[in-house]
Amino acid sequence: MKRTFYGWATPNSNRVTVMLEECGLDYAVQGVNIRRREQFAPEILALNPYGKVPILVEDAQDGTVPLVLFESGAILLHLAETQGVLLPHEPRERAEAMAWLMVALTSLGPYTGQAHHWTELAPVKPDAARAYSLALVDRVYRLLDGRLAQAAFLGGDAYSIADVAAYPWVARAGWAERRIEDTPNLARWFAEVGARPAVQRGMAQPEGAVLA
Ligand SMILES: N[C@@H](CCC(=O)N[C@@H](CS)C(=O)NCC(=O)O)C(=O)O
Repeated sequence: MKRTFYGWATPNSNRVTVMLEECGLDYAVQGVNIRRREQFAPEILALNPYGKVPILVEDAQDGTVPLVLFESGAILLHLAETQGVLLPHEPRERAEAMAWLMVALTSLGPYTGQAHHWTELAPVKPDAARAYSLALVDRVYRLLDGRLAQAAFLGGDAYSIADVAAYPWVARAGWAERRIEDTPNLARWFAEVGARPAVQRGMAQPEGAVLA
């Protein structure tokens, strides 16, 4: 199986590189510099019509049609299911891990991304937009901190794809003008997850890429 990851030094991209490293899989890296708008190149749009990264292509090289996947959550679930890792099998534990995976996919990531826009990227930064976006991030950080006061990991007792989905976004807490140490349970979790060698390798991909 030949796997090719397409992405850049972005949190959604790093979800996938961390997961590939956690699974111990070999993969080729194709850098797509979103600041240079390379995500809109015809060959990338042919893989993901949404014009976004990450993308993972799995080519069995046996004549079957390659699997082309976009959406970081779909890629994490696919790898967890096909590799049999980082997602509990027992239905109740699995449902709980899924709920926290959804929080990372639908709240933590999008809200932090929006906050980054209103605190840094937007040419004008209306106070109301800035305050609103920061309040949404604050609410989700308080949620995560409370959860991690009760459980070792976001999904429960075991490290799972809920943690993989959340970690690269918490690593960009500064985009929402947050200090991780202000939420002590989240800080404990962040240090523990960040000490995993697979996480460190995944977060360093694509090698040399900078989100300038
Ligand atoms: N829901 C998508 C979001 C993907 C996404 O927004 N990717 C960003 C980088 S983290 C991107 O490609 N931005 C460039 C653009 O939107 O044109 C996912 O989780 O994969």
